[in-house]
Amino acid sequence: AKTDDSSSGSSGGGKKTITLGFSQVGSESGWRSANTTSVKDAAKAAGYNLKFSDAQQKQENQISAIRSYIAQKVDVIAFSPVVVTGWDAVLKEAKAAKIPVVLTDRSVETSDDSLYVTLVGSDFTDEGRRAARILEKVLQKAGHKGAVKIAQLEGTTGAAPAIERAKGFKEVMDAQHKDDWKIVVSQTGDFTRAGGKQVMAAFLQSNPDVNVLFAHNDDMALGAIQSIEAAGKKPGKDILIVSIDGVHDGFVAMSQGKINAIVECNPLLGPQLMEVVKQVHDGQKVERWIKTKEGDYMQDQAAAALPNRKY
Ligand code: GZL
Repeated sequence: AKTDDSSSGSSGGGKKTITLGFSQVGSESGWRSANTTSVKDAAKAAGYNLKFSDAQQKQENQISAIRSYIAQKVDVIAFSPVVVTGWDAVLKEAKAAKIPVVLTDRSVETSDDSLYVTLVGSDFTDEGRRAARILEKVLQKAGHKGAVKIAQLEGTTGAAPAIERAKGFKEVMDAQHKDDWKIVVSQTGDFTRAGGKQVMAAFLQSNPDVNVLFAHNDDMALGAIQSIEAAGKKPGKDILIVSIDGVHDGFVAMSQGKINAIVECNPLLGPQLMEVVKQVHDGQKVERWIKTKEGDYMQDQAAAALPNRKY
């Protein structure tokens, strides 16, 4: 794991500078890079001493980073857990050290609610529902006739966004499209472009009649587009594509007609996180889940939205 300690000078006014230990998932996607920038910029703006580590998508690296923050006696620990399970032990150590923990972006499953104070992040189940609902609009707009055969590129196995996006999508599919939609193939691409490209190539071999791709993030959709084109098919036409995140390159692909719709998942959580860190440090009560605001975009909105995109 790479760590850097970007101390941000004095906090002014003689108050003790808050030291925040942050363990980031990795740098697997455009979303993650934007999220990292947001956290670092917001910590600097807040005058906090930020200790930051990149776990390269490995849970053991996150656990050792959190342990090092406990040893350094930071004021608050924040992290985006790469997967939902396996955190109780290290979170109990943070609790024993009386260091409050704030989750950002992804959630954890835990037996003891007192092990973290709050989650600052999106509602991934709702993102899954939104993806299914916007797929209805995409199919209508494309004048699609006949069976809807869906390939699903799942996020990192065991990660909250992967579990919950699949669940939300399936909820709408089961309720509204039991007899005309079918997920014919589904596999993880680990949220990366390389993963999306590789798995989509395999999908096209095993299920050449797929006519829709639901990708849990833009990076996997962008990788998949390369494989779809290599197979001589038109992404956005022969295979309709709905993805989640709304990163810059996703919007570019949408403006080129290669992605049909994007459900936004906002990575710019930095300012909200720093606000919560202050409240938690001051012992104030905070909501258990601080949800991020985000929208949905159809292809014909992409060009106009592009210049104003912040990530
Ligand atoms: C979602 C975040 C996911 C993004 C992916 O909040 O955890 O992880 O959707 C990223 O792009 O890799």
